[in-house]
Amino acid sequence: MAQAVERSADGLLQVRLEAAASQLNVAGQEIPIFTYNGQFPPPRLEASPGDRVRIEFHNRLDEPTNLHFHGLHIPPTGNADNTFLEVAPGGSQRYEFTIPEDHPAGTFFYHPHYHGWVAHQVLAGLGGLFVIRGDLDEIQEVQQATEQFVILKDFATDFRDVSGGHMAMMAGREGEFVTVNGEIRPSWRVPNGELLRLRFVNTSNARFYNLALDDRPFYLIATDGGAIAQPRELSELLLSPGERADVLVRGDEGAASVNLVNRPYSRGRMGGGMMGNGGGMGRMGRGRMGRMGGRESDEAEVLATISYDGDPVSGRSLPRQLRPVDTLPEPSQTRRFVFNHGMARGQGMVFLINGKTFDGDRTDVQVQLGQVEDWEIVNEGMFDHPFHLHTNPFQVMSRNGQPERDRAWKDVVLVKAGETVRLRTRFQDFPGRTMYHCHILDHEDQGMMGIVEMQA
Ligand SMILES: [Cu+2]
Repeated sequence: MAQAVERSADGLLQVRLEAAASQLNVAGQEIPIFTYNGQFPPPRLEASPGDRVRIEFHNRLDEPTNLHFHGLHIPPTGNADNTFLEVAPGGSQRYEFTIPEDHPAGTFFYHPHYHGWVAHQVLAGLGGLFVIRGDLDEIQEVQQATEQFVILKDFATDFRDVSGGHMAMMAGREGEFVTVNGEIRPSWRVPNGELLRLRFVNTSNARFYNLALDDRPFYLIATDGGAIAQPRELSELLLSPGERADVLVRGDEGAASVNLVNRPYSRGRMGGGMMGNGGGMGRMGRGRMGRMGGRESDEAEVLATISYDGDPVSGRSLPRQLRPVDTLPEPSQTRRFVFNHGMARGQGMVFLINGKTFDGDRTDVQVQLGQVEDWEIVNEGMFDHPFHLHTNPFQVMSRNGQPERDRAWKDVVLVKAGETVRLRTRFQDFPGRTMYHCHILDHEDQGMMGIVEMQA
C-alpha cells in the first residue's frame, strides 16, 4: 500500500489524525487492526525545523489513547508531547508545537503512550513516521540517494488473541508475521550505481530485527537522533523496538539483487532456555506465546529484496563527512537505574526500575534544566530492555565499562540482560515532567517506567 504523506507548507503542518479499529488487508490477509486515518502504514508526517505542527487528533477507539512524538525535542507539557494526556473514547485533542529551529533532521515517529494500553495498541497497528527534513538531507550524496523508508512491524492474524498469557506478557508479545511497510517481502528497484538510503524504523511492540544485506556491507549515516559524524561500515544492525537507523547501500558491486534479511537473535534468557527472534513464526498453533521456550528458526528470514536496474556502472561515492556530533561536557551528576522484574501480590509479574513500578503521580528523579548527567542503566533481569528517554536525546558513553567508539545521538539504547550502559544527556530547553521506560511496550505497561522532572 502506498504511504500517505502529509507535508508542512508555509511553515505549518496541519493534519487530522483519527485512531480507529478497522479491518485491513495487510500482506494479503484481512485482519483486525487499529489504524490512523484507516491506513497502514499511517500517514507519514514531514516537517522542517521552525515549522508549527497542529494535529487534530480524534479517538474513535473504544478505549483511551493519546499521542507521543517519539524522539522529537519539543515540550513534554501542555498539548505538545504530553504523554500524561488522556484522549477518552470518542474524544479529541489538538496537539500543537513548534519544531525548534536547530532541530536535527531525522526519522522520528508518533505512537500511543497511554499507560497500560500502549503495547496492545501498538501491537494492533498504531505507530507512524514523523520525519524532520533538514541538515542531513542537504548533504549532496544523501540528497542524490534513492530514499526508501523501511517500517518494520509484526502483525497478528488477530491481535486480540495475542493478549493473554503471563509468559507472553513477560517476554513482550510478538505478532506472527513480519511486514515491511505493511507488505511481505517487497522488492525495490534502484538504478545501478546509485546509492540507496534505507531509513529503518522498528515500530513493533516487542520484536527485534537483526538486519543484514546478505553478506554485503552497508553504511550507517544516522541513528535515532540524527546524523553521525562519518558513515560507519556495518555488516549487521540490531534494531530493538523504537530504534531507528539510516543507512546507505552501494549499488555498484555487480550483484543483480540483494536481500534485506532478519537474522536470528535471542532477546532473553529463561532458565537456560532461549527466546528466539529468528525467522518467521509458524502461523499455526505455534503459540501466541511471544516465542518463549525455544528458538523458532536458526535461519535468516528475507524481509525485502533490492534489485538493480541497468548495466553495472561505477557507483557514486559515499559522503566523507556528515554532521559534527557535539561532545557533552562532564556530568554534574551520575544516577543509577536498575532494571529488573519481580512478583507483586495480585499483579503477578511486574517490571521494575530501582525496585518500583510506574506511578504517574510520583516523580522519580528531579533534574536541573541545562545540566549534563550520566545515567547508568543496569539490567539485572533475564530479558533485554531497550531504554528510552523522552524529550532529550543522549549519547552512549560505555557498555559494560567499555567506552563507545563514536558519539551518536540516540533516544533508545538496548541494554541486554546482564549489561550496564552509561549514557550522557543534557536536559535542555523544556521544563516539566517526562518519562523514561523500557521500549518493549509490554514491559512499560507492566510498570517499567519512571518520571523525570526537569526544573527550570
Ligand atoms: Cu523491557
